[in-house]
Amino acid sequence: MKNRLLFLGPPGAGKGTQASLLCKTKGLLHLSTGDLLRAEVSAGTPLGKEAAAIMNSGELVSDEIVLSIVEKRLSDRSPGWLLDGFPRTVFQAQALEPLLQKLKQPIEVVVLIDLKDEVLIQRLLARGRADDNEEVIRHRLRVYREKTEPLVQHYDEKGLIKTVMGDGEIDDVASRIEKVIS
Ligand code: B4P
Repeated sequence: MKNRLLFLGPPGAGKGTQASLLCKTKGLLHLSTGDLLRAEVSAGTPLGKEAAAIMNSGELVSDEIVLSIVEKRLSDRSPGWLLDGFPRTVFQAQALEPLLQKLKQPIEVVVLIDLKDEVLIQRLLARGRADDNEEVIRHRLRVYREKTEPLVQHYDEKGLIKTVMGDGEIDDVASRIEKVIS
């Protein structure tokens, strides 16, 4: 099985849900920039204060903040990792490359979890997090198409993309993912 993975997909596709399950069963380091940013917000750190308003508006937090969070956590001691929700811009992807080269740990597979907008919106409305109201969700989808979706081509050119549909039961999606990473 591949053990250096990246999960890509629109907000609400289930990246976090699937990443948590897989990391638990496979013992991978789960690096979720969304979770790490929310932890900074809860702890009331200066970084969290700066990030909170941006996240609640549906925009992306600055590349600089996100990279500082990730850099601290990637190390050559980990037997494997799963990047969940990072990189989210081509700039972040380009900044990640030299870090991974230094660690001699290239990405082995990029799993694109895809789902129709209507289903994404319904799921996020049901989740009800601070950044989950309809106006903000629609804005996040536009930001995804504009800033994150170009990463699909970026990683496809490297032959790394495997697409999995994110509809259906959580376990069904997990089985689809298992197939493409084994
Ligand atoms: P994230 O925390 O990454 O979250 P997300 O994209 O909204 O959701 P995800 O796809 O993980 O969906 P989930 O499993 O929770 O981002 C939040 C914000 O953080 C961003 O908008 C941005 O501001 C900031 N941010 C994060 N990373 C950044 C970066 N690299 N650069 C800049 N800014 C960054 O699933 C959604 C819901 O669906 C859940 O309620 C779940 O229970 C449900 N669900 C999942 N699978 C299901 C299934 N199969 N059936 C039914 N429901 C399901």
